[in-house]
Amino acid sequence: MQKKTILITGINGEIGHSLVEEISKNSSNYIIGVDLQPIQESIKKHCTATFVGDITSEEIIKELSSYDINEIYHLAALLSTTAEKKPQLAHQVNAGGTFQLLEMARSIGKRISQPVKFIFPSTIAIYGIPTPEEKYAANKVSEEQFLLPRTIYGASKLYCENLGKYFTEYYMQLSETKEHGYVDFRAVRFPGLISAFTVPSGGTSDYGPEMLHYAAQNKPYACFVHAGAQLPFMAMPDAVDALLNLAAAEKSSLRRHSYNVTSFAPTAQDFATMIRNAYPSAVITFEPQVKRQTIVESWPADLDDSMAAADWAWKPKYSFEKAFAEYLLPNILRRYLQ
Ligand code: AKB
Repeated sequence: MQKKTILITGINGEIGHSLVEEISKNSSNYIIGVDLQPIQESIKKHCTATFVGDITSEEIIKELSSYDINEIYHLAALLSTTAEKKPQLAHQVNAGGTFQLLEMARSIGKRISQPVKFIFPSTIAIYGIPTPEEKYAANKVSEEQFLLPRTIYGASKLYCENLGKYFTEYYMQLSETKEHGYVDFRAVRFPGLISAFTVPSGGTSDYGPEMLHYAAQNKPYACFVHAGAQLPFMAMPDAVDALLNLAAAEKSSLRRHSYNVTSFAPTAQDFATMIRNAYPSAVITFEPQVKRQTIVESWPADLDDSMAAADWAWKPKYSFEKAFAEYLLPNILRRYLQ
């Protein structure tokens, strides 16, 4: 198999953790990790080089540009709840940081005469449904519907999807061969993610994973959305598969740059019921917070991921029941016993 140099930004985060484990299974991959915080030892051991710093800083970009990078997984971002509290910073990191990295990818792609694959985790936050009635009437939302994000996080992610498309198409026209450009941008629009090994922070879909991790630690949990609130979710191994499978797909089979992916669409009450089955003494209450509830109501209740299924054979391994029985509960039990 051909050696690849792969850059992962935001490598200490939830997705980074699981992605680096998977990518490092192929020992011929060189992995370069970047994060704002010192790189955790469990991650560092998989990396050929690591950098601590801000992806918006010129020094970091200069250091990274010296590598002949073939693939970038750009995970660094402020999530929705944090971004609403710090909109300027969110714009700077989520939009500005992505622009810098795309520009870096363009210049590396030109130098190595090969497009750099830019794999981007987008989000359900790029959708903005005007009212809860319309949300529940629409149910499964497809890629071209409701593209009116209501948060700075969603707005910046949608802008970055458009930037990625621009970098791919504009530089294809300018390249010598016109067959391929210097950047090959591909994005998955993730639903809420749920991992057995990490607890998310700063997101608005965090109530699902938080409820489970609190119960496993015997801590009471006040859910910040009402019991009937519904969002699409996905278990972390499926999220990592989605990124890797989209990256590996033949370019000729892709009709779009950004694809919906999802697995199951429980209500907050469905989470509570499933968690109480596993932890009968779990104390879960519903204490909706207006701001976060309003954000959740503007996101789809479910996603139509048939385009991803048709173009690159996307299919999640975990249903809601299977995710709990085979991935979440056994691993969480081991995690909190340690
Ligand atoms: C968030 O809640 O901000 C994220 C997301 C849905 O993209 N988990």
